[in-house]
Amino acid sequence: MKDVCVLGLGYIGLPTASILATQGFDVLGVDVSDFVVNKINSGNAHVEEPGLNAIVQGATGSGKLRAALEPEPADVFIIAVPTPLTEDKEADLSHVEKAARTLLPVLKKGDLVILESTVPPGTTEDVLAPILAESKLRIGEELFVAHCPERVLPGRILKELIENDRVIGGVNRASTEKAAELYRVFVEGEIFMTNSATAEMAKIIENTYRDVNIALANELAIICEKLKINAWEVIDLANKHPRVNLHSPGPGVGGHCISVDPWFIVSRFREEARLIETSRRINESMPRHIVGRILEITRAVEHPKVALLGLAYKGNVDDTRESPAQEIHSLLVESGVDTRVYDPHVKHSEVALSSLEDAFKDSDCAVLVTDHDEFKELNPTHLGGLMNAKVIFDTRDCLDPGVWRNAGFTFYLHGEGKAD
Ligand code: SAJ
Repeated sequence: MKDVCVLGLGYIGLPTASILATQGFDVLGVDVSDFVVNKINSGNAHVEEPGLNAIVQGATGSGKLRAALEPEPADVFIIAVPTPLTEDKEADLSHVEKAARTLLPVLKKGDLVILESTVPPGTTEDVLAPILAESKLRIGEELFVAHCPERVLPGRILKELIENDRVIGGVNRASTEKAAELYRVFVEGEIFMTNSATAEMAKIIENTYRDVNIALANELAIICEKLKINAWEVIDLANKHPRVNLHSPGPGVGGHCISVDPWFIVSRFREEARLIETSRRINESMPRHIVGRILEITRAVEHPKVALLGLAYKGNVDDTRESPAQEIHSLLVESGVDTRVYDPHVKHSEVALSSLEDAFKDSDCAVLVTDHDEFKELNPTHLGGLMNAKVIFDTRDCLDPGVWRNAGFTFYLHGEGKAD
């Protein structure tokens, strides 16, 4: 295998294409966006990910990585296009279907097509393979087809693409073996081989497991608020048990994975996936719960001003996709609250961003919604001096209550019912 064509140059496709190029493959990266293609051919990455720009520069500089709008003949085709949700929470497979159809004119006997996008169980076999069969190549004998999901954590993508174990599921054994041959070149983790539906479900249940456990932590937080005890202390103590791993409560679940993947099961197995759907509903209700507490905290103020700390969906990333902070912002604005947002990581967003001082100035309450490391270093004395009322509400157990109380703040914590 010498030539690889990667379709979809986003958070997964571009790092994958770049790593393969540095391993000596001739890689063609294909994307539907002119901007993305031109940016990469100029040696730059269009997504913010540590180390990615340098590796793209090297791969394009050496001529091993090139970007284009259309695929060309290759030995291996990797499809890494988005699989978002439709309005009614079904998997939108249109990008996968479109990408597969662009391959039909360039496929030849012996080629391998790998689907890396996260998809509902059965997609590789029942959606992708039939489209590829229109090439008249016999699937599994003349054209090999497999699913290999990724499980990298944004912010550590390049490291995890190489170090994490991989699960590879082919439409038949020969396809699985052929795909394993490719990943063995650059993956240092273990390669586990199975069938395509098992590989698809393994990926989805990883994120569903997380979503269900986050929902459990959030339900516990709401109950502890009523009990006037601290959920974080409960979780910390319960996790002393060698076989307990309670997750963390929060203002909601964001990102384009955990908030999406569970729906791929629910949409196909609504009767059976009751715990999974209920967990999704609990996590989706958290922004409204947080806003309810903010309105309660500021109830004595006629026209409250609130400073939101964070817009990204989780700490130390710039990604605002599905961010609970965004929903909290719009719910507050709908409730007539003058809301300012400060986020040191987010550069572009539909929501207007303020400086730290402007967000705090004359505010009646500051709410930490994203656990960026920078927020642990905030200066309560300086910021308190800008505020109308020294009140802070921490939804992530990110701040030291003692430090803020010593600076004269009333300190509220998600998952703890009492104020001081
Ligand atoms: N969150 C909580 N409580 C927790 C953990 C997370 O409220 O205890 C929130 C976060 O703040 C965030 C959301 O959930 O809003 C998702 O965060 P995450 O840390 O689960 O991370 P993602 O979505 O960036 O990445 C996940 C990871 N999957 C797992 O950890 C099982 C990553 O390994 C996957 O590769 C990624 O989804 C993916 O691409 O599927």
